[in-house]
Amino acid sequence: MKETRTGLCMYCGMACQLNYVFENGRLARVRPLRTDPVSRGAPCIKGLTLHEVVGKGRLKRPLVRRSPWRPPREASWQEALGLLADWLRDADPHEVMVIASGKTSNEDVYSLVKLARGVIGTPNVDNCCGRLCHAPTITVLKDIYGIPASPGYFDDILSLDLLLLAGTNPASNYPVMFNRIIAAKRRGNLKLITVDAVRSETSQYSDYPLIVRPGSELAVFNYFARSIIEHGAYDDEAESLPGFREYARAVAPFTLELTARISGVSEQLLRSASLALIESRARGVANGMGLTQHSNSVETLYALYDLSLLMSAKVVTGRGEVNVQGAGDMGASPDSLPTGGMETFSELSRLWGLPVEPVRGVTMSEAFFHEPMGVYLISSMNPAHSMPATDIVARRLENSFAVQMDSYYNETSEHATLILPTPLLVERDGTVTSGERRVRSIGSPLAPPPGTRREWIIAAALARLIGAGDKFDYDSTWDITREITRVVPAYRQVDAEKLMRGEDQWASKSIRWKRFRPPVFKGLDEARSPGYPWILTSFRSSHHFLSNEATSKSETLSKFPERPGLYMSREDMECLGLADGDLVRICTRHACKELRVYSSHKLPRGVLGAYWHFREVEFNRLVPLRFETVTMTPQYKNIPARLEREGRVLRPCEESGRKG
Ligand SMILES: Nc1nc2c(c(=O)[nH]1)N[C@H]1C(S)=C(S)[C@@H](COP(=O)(O)OP(=O)(O)OC[C@H]3O[C@@H](n4cnc5c(=O)[nH]c(N)nc54)[C@H](O)[C@@H]3O)O[C@H]1N2
Ligand SMILES: Nc1nc2c(c(=O)[nH]1)N[C@H]1C(S)=C(S)[C@@H](COP(=O)(O)OP(=O)(O)OC[C@H]3O[C@@H](n4cnc5c(=O)[nH]c(N)nc54)[C@H](O)[C@@H]3O)O[C@H]1N2
Ligand code: SF4
Ligand SMILES: [Mo]
Repeated sequence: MKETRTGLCMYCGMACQLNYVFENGRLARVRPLRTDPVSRGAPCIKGLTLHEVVGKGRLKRPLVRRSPWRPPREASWQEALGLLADWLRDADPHEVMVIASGKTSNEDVYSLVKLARGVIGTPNVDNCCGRLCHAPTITVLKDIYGIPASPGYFDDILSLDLLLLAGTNPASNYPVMFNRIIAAKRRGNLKLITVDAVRSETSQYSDYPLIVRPGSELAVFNYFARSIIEHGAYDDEAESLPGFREYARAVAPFTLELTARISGVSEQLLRSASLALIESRARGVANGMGLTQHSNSVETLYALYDLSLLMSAKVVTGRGEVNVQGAGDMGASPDSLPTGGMETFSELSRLWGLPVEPVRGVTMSEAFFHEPMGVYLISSMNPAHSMPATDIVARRLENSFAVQMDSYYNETSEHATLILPTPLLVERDGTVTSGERRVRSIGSPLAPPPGTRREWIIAAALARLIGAGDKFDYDSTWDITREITRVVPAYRQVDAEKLMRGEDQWASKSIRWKRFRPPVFKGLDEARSPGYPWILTSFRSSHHFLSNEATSKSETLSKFPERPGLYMSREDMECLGLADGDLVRICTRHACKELRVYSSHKLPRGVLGAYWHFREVEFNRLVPLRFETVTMTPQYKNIPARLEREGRVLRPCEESGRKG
């Protein structure tokens, strides 16, 4: 007996629809869905190998750990939730941190936000992918365009003649977006400018592959803007926008010579890229982690999005996890509410029938590193792998009542007090909002494993135990969807009934204003120093997803050759007399670690890189506590590092010109 069900993929923010093929009741294959407007019938290999992943190594019973050094024991749901409710009742609300996830549905995130702000009474609510990846992008888009999302559509790419991709690698990370780039190139019109610190799968297709000194991107964008203004290659509208004069003044000092010196890119390449921009008519812009995960990222992003405004460019930035856009929209952020800014608190309070304080909470970065909490309630996130300084994260989890809601036993589970098994995204109904604010029904292609409970069910049970159960009186996930369309302004235009029938909807894409905010150049965010002469950065593989819990379970994906080690340029390897597989010791200002080193054509001289997915690499144990100060997004890129081998310090050859 064969049956096919349609449902979403659970990985990236493109949110493709797939065909799940069952044979005799068992998921046998995942196939493309030809009619899906997002994948256009060509999803990527991660989606197509989901059948190798979903059933394996799952948590099925709640686990309770009595002391940090003991293994956890199984518990009933009643015991687990009773214990948690007791802790929540006794805790100072401001010492509770709730972390929602972009790997769950809008309805699950919304319920956790309602539980946090309305029932527990804590403003400390955040979401994993939002904080650690695109919080700086959203801050800047809100300021410049008045919208906390990408105003463009992925299909806009098809009609561009120039696309500026800065610190993002869609060929690996958003494959179906990249398919649009290739389609537009095949038609012959699209030129690509990439601005990266390493060569990526995407930059190989670039017409102008700029490899910049990490953290120097602001200078490049300002130079482009200066050239465009000099040539008058912008729409008249730009001149009439607020801040134009100040912007023109701010970019004026970025001459070709100065920019080449700051960025390390040749004058010739900079000039030809800027000419391409000047000559193009339909321009687009997107950025990724190569820009956001720096301590100076907000200023750099002002430079990029001011440039987008000047060029009347379409903004087509992809958004990380499958539902990270939705998680932010649902108010899983310490400085906003589901109804909007803090000033909307009384409206939210009225709609919920629950007290809501107009208080800004702390981000999860602050909650782990600056203002430790008594209780952490963590949904589908693995902070002991994905946050910086993971040794400190582990200690925080051990010294608190740390509750993890997750599908797998991962590094965070090693330190959690309570582990609650949840279904994967593809085992849920309800909705997600993709990177272009397309709201889609998940379609529940698979049934949740017995013993698991999703976040909204957990939130409702806790609310009942704490005494606000009537406010969580939902019969189904779709009751919450309907509530969302009443409460969240950007979703008022969304029709929950149409979503239920599987029709896509759009959350608001309206640009509310356009204004320049001149960027301030404060120098590189981190520079090499004699003690730390290398730059270390992290990037992603197209075959692994985040901390690799799910993707490592696929036989097909595991066959690809990415290695859990440290990558270095061939030139540096040769010059230092290193061979593939040699052990080296890498130290940052936070920690040291022994790793095997491999040569890679991706890395320029003096830069080291690693896939941070792999558990063995423990990349984030090396990442020091350095954050962008407005958004508290960690600096995972551009980390000064020292390299040693057998007690000898190895220096990049470009610096010393001789063997270490
Ligand atoms: N060095 C370095 N660190 C980084 C980054 C970087 O570029 N470099 N990037 C940062 C970014 S952008 C992000 S978003 C964070 C992510 O960091 P996390 O949000 O911690 O992501 P995961 O590591 O996938 O951990 C989440 C857990 O979700 C669980 N899970 C539950 N349901 C699902 C599901 O339906 N699908 C999947 N795939 N997993 C599920 C899995 O058990 C997994 O262990 O990491 C950040 N950390
Ligand atoms: N296969 C796969 N797909 C994914 C994910 C995954 O883990 N695996 N994760 C999803 C998530 S949560 C996110 S947020 C997105 C992230 O997707 P991207 O935004 O593309 O993030 P990264 O791959 O971390 O970094 C992108 C590129 O930035 C460049 N880079 C590195 N350091 C620097 C720097 O200092 N300056 C500049 N200019 N460039 C630099 C490198 O070329 C790198 O390839 O991908 C999503 N899609
Ligand atoms: S990982 Fe992203 S691009 Fe690949 S199938 Fe899933 S949603 Fe589509
Ligand atoms: Mo992310």
